[in-house]
Amino acid sequence: MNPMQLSEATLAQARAAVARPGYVRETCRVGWLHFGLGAFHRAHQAYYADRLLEQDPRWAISAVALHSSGVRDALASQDDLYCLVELAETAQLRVIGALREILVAPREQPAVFARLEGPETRLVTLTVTEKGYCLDGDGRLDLEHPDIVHDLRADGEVRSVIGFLAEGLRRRRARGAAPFVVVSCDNLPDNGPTLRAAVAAFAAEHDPALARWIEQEVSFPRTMVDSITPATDANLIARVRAESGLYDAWPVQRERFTQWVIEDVPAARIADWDAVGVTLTRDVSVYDRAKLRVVNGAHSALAYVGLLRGHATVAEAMRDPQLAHYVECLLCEEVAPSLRTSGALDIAVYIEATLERFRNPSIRHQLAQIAWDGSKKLPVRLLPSIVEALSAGRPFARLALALAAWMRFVIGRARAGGELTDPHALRLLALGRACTDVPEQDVARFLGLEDVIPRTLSAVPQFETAVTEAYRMLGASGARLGTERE
Ligand code: CS2
Repeated sequence: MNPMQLSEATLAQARAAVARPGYVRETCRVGWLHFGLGAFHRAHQAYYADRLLEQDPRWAISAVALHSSGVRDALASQDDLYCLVELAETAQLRVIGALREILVAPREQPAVFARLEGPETRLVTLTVTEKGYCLDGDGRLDLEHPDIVHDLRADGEVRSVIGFLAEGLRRRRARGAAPFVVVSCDNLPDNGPTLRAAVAAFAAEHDPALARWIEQEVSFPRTMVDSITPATDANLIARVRAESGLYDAWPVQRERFTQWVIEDVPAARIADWDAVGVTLTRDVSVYDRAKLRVVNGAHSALAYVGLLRGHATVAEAMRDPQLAHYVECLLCEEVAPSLRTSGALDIAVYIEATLERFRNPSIRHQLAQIAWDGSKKLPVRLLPSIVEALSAGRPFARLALALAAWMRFVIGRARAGGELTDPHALRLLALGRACTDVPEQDVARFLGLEDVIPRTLSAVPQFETAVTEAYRMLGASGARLGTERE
């Protein structure tokens, strides 16, 4: 029993420095449905909703947890209030009131569909991670994915977010209601069009007319989302208790920096985004390519190389001079040439700002967290930079090293008998166990993963040689980097 748990009733007792909802929650209406109730959603989109609600009561969120009831259970006795800690030298605590309802998809399908169907729902957003899209190696809907196979059987129960969207849109269309806008907030290139194609492909299996309607009438603007959000841990819970005076069962934390760029299409102009710091722009690709390749690409490189070098967090890895030098050269020499500087974004400035964010000592961002789901992340974070470097005849040895470090990481997990958080975990662990430290053979095994590394890339001898060389170096040197001495 926590007598001073955060809730509507105790909110007034939070310490004065804690920011709280600047609106009356009871008068807010749910106009926004969100799939994927992870920390990122609660730290990012819900924060923007919280600010929108200060001027417009239509933007309260109904959030759908696709699998677990953990967050719903934790927030149930808090009236769905929770604390967001913005990490900086002096942290800012903010109680977020934007969640007005939490649904757990496996148990509450009718309620989810009622929200999807209801015309008051104008915006549907997603943070379901790369794997939640059920895509194949070419970025198209994987019709053999078990969840898609299941949902296409159409026995009434839906598992995948793709199935929810297709069925929700079908019902909307059947009622003659206007569609909602769908905004993917995951780190995928061209996330909007990719999602639209996946939902339309799903619909086409049963109803080609619905698929055409989705293609033509439903808006899926591209977006770029950015804010470093370390997982919640016991320290955060203790900190919130100490600094707010209230117990919060599941607070979230992120760096103070936050960015949301949405493609400026007419359907996206449904809220006063500008007033809350969201950028609307015609050309999101400038931002999303830079974000994926610089922030996420460097994160993944730091994660795999950093873990091999015995580091635990991003800031710790950045205090390792060789590793910091490696990642800076990776970005400036191998990634930046594939990106264009525009009026909106100066790549050199962007890289420097990113490295500064990584160095932030107030943030304990676990490398192990970033290392999750490598088979889904690397193809969008590192491989495009390699493909472009190859075709332009530019160097890519450091990018190859990051990829080789992922292979070493997988093998390490396999040999330790450990677990791997990855949709292909079983296959990867078996592959890792089969490796014998003969670089050519081990790398060839990984390059055979066609849904991770496309054949068009793995068949390029120069690529295979570079990865094999990097792999050899990592193994022989205990993850010493190129310029280091014995
Ligand atoms: C990270 C991202 O975990 C990861 O893979 O690279 O979550 C990253 O922190 C966010 O995309 C930053 O916006």
